[in-house]
Amino acid sequence: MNVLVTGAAGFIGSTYARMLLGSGPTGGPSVCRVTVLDKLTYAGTVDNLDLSDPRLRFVYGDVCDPGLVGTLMAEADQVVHFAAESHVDRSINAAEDFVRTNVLGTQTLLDAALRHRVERFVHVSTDEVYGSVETGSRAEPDPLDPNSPYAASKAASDLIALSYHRTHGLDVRVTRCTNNYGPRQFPEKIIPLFVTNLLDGGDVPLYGDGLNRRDWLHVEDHCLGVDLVRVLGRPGEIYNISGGTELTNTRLTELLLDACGADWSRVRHVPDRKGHDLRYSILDDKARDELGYRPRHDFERGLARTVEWYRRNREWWEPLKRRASEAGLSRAL
Ligand code: NAD
Ligand code: TDX
Repeated sequence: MNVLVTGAAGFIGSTYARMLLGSGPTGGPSVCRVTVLDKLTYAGTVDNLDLSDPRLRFVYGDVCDPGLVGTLMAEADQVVHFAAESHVDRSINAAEDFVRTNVLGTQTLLDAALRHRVERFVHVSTDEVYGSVETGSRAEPDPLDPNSPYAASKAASDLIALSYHRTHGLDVRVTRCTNNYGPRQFPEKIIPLFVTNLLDGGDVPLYGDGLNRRDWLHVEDHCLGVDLVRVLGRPGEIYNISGGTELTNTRLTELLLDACGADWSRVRHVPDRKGHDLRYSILDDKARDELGYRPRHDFERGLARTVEWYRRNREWWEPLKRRASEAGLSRAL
């Protein structure tokens, strides 16, 4: 079987590709071949992939390119679609790439999947599509209410993916997960940004009052959930995937300071993100009951191991951070 994995030079997709070619995220039979399609934006690097593995084919290209996508789709049995512009702050600064890649790119893939009769298409969405959840938690049938341009572009692609099932009968499955953490996350998201700044002796920018809350999910648990959906899920269905550890940003910052041997003098209180969602929270009973999904990583141990990974792999993140900073890509890097 050939699985086309888009965006697998990035954080989550590369973890997924590695797991697919390893013992298999679900412990089931591993797939025969993985084709990666990735544009290598600032967030993607081939260093995340084992290019020496003959079962892995890397194709440099854009999910918005219908010619290339059609060629790859003709050879694919199944698709797992991770490719996206993924950082909320960037979408606030400039939304065009988000609409292009996340919306048009997803539609381009779906069209080709339909034309070439691909047997299964897993679309990786996010809990941000439900919007800020002040109290309680959202389940799959709840309405979408995205706030940032990133979240809105993901909500659009999520709905377009489902429309290809409802209209054309394409076997589309959608996952909506919480905030991922783990090795190889680009140092713009809060955990790797704070860890690498602290390891470099710098300070960390905490937005607003620090009381915004997120649920944390180890990237390998997310990939396990995605693969359970690919293998055992049902066509046309949506599955929430959560990690089960909800923290304020202040509490998370405390844990990161501790792990890096630093104190609160290193925290810089900076103006809040525009339209900053207070809280995300989802129920993942459906994935648990139907697919047997259970996160395997304990948060504190997973976080300690993640910090250790950044400590030991400076050669991975230093060039990325340098390039991003030279290109003026983030206010915080
Ligand atoms: P990432 O930014 O680390 O990686 C994205 C990858 O997509 C990169 O390798 C990039 O080069 C590639 N890409 C971007 N535009 C492309 C294009 N036009 N054509 C081909 N490739 C392109 O992102 P991530 O954190 O690994 O997220 C993966 C997916 O998971 C995204 O769809 C994201 O919305 C979703 N998600 C992420 C999180 C999280 O916490 N990181 C949470 C929920 C959902
Ligand atoms: O420098 C920072 N300071 C800070 O206080 C950064 C980068 C973030 N924050 C806050 C904002 C959020 O409340 O930390 C929280 C987490 O921020 P991000 O790491 O940017 O993640 P978030 O905005 O929650 O979105 C993430 O989870 C859902 C991913 O980036 C998305 O791709 C995913 O869909």
